[in-house]
Amino acid sequence: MGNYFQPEIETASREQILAWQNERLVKQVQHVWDNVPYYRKKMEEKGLTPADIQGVDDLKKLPFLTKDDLREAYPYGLLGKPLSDCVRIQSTSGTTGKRVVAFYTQHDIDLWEDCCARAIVAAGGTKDDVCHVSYGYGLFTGGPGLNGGSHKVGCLTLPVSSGNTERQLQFMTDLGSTILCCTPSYAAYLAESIHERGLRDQIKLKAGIFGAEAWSEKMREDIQNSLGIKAYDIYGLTETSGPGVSFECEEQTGMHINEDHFIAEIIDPETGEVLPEGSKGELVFTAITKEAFPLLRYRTRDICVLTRKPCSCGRTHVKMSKPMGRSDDMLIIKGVNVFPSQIEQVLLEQGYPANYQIVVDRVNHSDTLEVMVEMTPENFSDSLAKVTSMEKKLVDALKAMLGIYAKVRLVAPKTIARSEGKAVRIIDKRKI
Ligand code: DLL
Repeated sequence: MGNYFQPEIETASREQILAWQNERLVKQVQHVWDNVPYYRKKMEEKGLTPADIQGVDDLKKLPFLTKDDLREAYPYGLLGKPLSDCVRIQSTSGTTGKRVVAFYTQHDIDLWEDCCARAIVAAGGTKDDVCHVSYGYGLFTGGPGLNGGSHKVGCLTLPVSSGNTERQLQFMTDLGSTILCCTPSYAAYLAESIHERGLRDQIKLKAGIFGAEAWSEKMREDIQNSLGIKAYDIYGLTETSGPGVSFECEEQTGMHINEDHFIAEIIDPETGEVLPEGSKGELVFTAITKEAFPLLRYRTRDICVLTRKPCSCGRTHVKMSKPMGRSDDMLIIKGVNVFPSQIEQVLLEQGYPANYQIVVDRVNHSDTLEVMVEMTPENFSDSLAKVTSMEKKLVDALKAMLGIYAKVRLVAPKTIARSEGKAVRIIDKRKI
């Protein structure tokens, strides 16, 4: 049987979980109706009032919320509490126009940290552990979420944040980190660095809590073998607070969704129809305890499967598979959300034609991004030095827009294959 942070909740009966969900959903719909005019209008357009939602069975009547709604309502349009009651914002890695800003009351933070604490305890964490948090801190939810969860468990928390590998390794060896929290690609990179420096015998890691981007079972196996740890998946998104919406237990066969805080549905991304358990489709979340950013039926765009097969850990909360892809064109590269339209905007602003191709790959467990773009016929005759400086300018502009490095390759006019249908702009070679 597993280790629990809140056993009475994590192993509650299905009936008990449903009872909580029914009660909290009714309350939450009323809260949103009273305080979020943007969503109230959406309900009114469907002829709904809070009285139409008596429990989980009525959830399907409610309108969806999408990232477009978040953009339209940016920044305050979906707030459920006065700003004076909010104590924090966090944000996605997207840039202007794509940024999602989420708000939190102190109560929201408290519940979010409980969710992260559950994940840490499920990975074997106790107050005797040294929890090394290498997710980014700041606007990104990874660092703050796991940091808060680690405090709740009572671990010695190392808020190392991402980057600066030497410092990571020094803390890890000097202070005896036992649990590593970071993206799986960063874990793979750290593992490689540990081996290169011959430090394998000096690290005490026993578990890793890795998420924020897709990773394969093969990658799990490699990291586990290389570091001698058990690697656990964790999922979440800024819109639903951050990491900890779901997490893996010792069975490592999917992530338990914290159903006392979130109601999960799987829908057909084309029709919006709710699909039966076991179907593959888009994951939709309704947050039933969040005060400041109470999203109802939020479409995550992540494609998953849900299962209620009993789990050997004893947890009763539904499990989601690893996300198997997305129903929009968002790419997650090195944990950063990248929309192809952002790249196109930079290219057009810099005077390039819209003939480009984005190639994403994974080399040694680390994502790479290459942007191939055709030169204009005028530029094509320029000297090599001029072309190199144009490439450099584009690298800088892309870095400023995306926040990550993209290799740029300027190619001759008409080199990139034209398509008769939709242009093939993205080649994602990562085998997930
Ligand atoms: O990535 C929150 C997070 C931080 C999760 C740390 C886990 C650990 P966003 O930046 O808003 O939030 O990105 C959310 O990332 O819709 C998924 O597409 C993807 N994602 C998150 N976790 C996983 C995972 C954070 N375990 C988007 N596996 C989500 C695959 C994941 N994809």
